[in-house]
Amino acid sequence: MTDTTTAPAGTGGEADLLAGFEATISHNDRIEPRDWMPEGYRKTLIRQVAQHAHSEIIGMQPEGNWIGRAPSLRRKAILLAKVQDEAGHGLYLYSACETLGVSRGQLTEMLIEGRQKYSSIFNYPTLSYADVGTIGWLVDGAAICNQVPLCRTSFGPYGRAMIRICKEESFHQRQGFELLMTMMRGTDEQRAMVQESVNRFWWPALMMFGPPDDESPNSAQSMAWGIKRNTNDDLRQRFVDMSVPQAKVLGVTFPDPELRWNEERQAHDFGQPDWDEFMQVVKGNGPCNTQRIAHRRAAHEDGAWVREAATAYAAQQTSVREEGLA
Ligand code: BYC
Repeated sequence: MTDTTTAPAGTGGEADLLAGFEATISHNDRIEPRDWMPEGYRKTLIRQVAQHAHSEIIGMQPEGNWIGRAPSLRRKAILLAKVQDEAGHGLYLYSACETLGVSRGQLTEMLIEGRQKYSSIFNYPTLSYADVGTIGWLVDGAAICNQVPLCRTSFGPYGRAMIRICKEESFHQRQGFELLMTMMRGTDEQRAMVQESVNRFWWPALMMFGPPDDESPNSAQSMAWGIKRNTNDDLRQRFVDMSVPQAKVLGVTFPDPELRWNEERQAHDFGQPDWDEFMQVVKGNGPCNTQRIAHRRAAHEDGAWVREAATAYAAQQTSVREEGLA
């Protein structure tokens, strides 16, 4: 790992390193793992990228809940593939995070001990199969709004992981929309299931973008470092403007009496989510927080023998190679 705190001998010192770092940021070039970086930049990235990776892995649970109860073989195959994609996204992001000098094992420990967060959205339950469609449409839709600008984030490994993830997320969003469209063309009962699901997920989807800008402690510094490219409120607005016409095509409404087009702003006005509820969910008191972490902890403990076997095999291979060389 690059030493981020002391200047190598023979250079102009930390001030020069900082100037080099700031020049890279101001030219919109990438910072790479071997480059010098301020400690705060490294810590902020570990926090955000780890939180993002954890979200992908914990995010497998609400949809995974329906794999065994999918209504057809086709829907089951689609859902299995989507949940597997999320595992893959988690792995790209853990790998990107490891380039900052922290191991995947440490990150997993921090998640299951509650020292790192994951997205609030995954602490809500999935109560009907329509939720699989709504998660694809609204949750992956919100994720795309948030993540497309992150393809241009200033840290190379994170930006490159995001490019691949965004391609798959777009596909996920379309599969969700297609599932909901199929249900909307079905019976009255199916249409009611879709509307009920959208009613439950709309506000939590808006919370995914984080607190309002004037209550977001990290945004200003993360924007100055080029980690974030847009503020939380900008991205939330973009998501609302994108979703309203899609809802019309589907034939569903959003549960917000304040939602209307503002001609002057050329954007939608909309109400605020319940930010007290958001804070409760983020602090661990949402409907499914305990269950999600307990499940993740159990999976980690169940997998201990696999990690031990892989470590023992790697050590054995190394000693076989060394004996061969001797
Ligand atoms: N949930 O200063 P702020 C997916 C925390 S998964 C929980 O604005 P920041 C998918 C925040 O961490 C996609 N916590 O923070 C997977 C901070 O606390 P700490 C997940 C939240 O970092 C499976 C505090 O509140 N996407 O797509 O500048 C199936 C103050 O916030 C949340 C990402 O992870 C939240 N919603 O901005 C389907 C995107 N919001 O850490 C789909 C990457 C805020 O200081 N992350 N907090 O203790 C980001 O873009 C930014 O981290 C955020 C927050 C916009 C989320």
